[in-house]
Amino acid sequence: MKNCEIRISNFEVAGGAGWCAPASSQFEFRNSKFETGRGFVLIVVLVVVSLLSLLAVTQMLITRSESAASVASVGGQQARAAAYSGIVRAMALLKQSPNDLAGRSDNPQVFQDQCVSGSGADGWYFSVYSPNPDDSRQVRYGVEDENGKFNLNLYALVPATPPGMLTALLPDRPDLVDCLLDYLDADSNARPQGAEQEYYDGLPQPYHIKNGPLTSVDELLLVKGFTGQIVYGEDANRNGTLEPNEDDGDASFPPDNGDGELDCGLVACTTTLSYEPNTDFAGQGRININTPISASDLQSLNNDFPPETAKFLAARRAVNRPFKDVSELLDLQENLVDPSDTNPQTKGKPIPLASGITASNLAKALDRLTTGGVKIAGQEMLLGRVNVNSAPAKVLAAIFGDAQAAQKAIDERAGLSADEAQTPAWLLTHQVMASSGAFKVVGPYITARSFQFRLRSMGYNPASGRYCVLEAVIDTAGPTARVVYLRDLTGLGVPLVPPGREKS
Ligand SMILES: [Ca+2]
Ligand SMILES: [Ca+2]
Ligand SMILES: [Ca+2]
Ligand SMILES: [Ca+2]
Repeated sequence: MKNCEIRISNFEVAGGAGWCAPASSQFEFRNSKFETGRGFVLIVVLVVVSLLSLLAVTQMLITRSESAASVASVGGQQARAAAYSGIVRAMALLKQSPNDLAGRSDNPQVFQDQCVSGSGADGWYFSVYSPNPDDSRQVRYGVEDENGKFNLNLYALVPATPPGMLTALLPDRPDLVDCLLDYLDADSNARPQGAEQEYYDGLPQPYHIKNGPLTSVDELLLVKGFTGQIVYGEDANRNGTLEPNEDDGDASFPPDNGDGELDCGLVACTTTLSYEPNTDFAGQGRININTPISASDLQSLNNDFPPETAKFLAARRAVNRPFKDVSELLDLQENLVDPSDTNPQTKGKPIPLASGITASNLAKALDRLTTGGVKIAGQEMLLGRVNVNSAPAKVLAAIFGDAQAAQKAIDERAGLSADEAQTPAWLLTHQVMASSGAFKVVGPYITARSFQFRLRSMGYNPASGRYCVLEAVIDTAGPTARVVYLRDLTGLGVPLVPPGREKS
């Protein structure tokens, strides 16, 4: 613009050096008729100073929030590390004392408020806990036996598994039973109330169904009809204890039946992670009764069992009718050709042969013999058997098909000797199973050992209130214990009241 002049003269700023011009600086903008004086300069300086102040304050706030985030992050990581310490403690204990049921399931001395660093309110601690089946109001400090639960993957891996076991765990919900069986089985033929891929293709967000084993029980939420209430029950915050909102009916979330007891849903009685090495109690390989027996195994067989057992097994192998489970040998007698028979009167003819396995040596048979397993990581394993020494009544009732027998089992197992507890044979010798026939029905689905354990571990610091909750499943079947499931439950709130703090 012509004839326009702006003249700024005698521009002075105290201190002069640095970001501003020196005191003697003179700026001249010519070609303008507009001329400003000292007032305008002051406004400009104030604006600049204000802007710079704002920048400084913003920078300070950013620095402070970064500092706070850093402290929070460090605290969060420390809480997580403390929670991990609980998992590692459990792994060590489970490997050291694999048969110490009381020591692993209810052991506050090892699992409650254990200090991992520091001391007093400033220290970092962990508590390892599980739902208490005898008291909904408080947890127990220890791990939960995953082998005491019913393995849903049996329906994917052993299609002959009776659906009645699942029906017992989902009473009055044949729709859920059908949908889950369809989700697990390999075929695409929908059951009457079930759903195969076609249904899931029609969802707003379609997804592929497994048609095979589930990775975790949480995956049930992907199956048609299954809700959080069915999978996790009334325990909305997953802490294993009953909160007021979990016992007030529909007054507040979650919906519950207000009966003063905590229903923990299917996660309390089902699993996808249970298996065991196919070895005897001493860790030795078992004798497979369906395959030819080596000379050393034959000697071992004859040491442990009467002579007719080896003869019976050889005769049975000759007719090529493999056993599905060792329990089939119990009180078994069949007309078979004895291949070792040299009597001209009977040679080559079927004669009554007995297995030699009775209630008195059933425990030995269950421990030493096998019908084979599946290979996992190079080791032969048995899948999904329920540990009758630790299973809750609901699971035993589903397996036995008999709630009274389940309760009798729970009453009897409290008084078992260590030797009796090594195999499920006590179900017969303690008359939980009324007959050999009844024992044989459940035989393929039971065990007396556990190798996978679920736990929740809370790492915390009383002074800051910072905490972290991890849920894990530990697998001890291999040479070293390992974590096969890990989930962060911190977002569900404080599960336990740490010493000196109120639960929020
Ligand atoms: Ca299917
Ligand atoms: Ca709860
Ligand atoms: Ca409620
Ligand atoms: Ca309830």
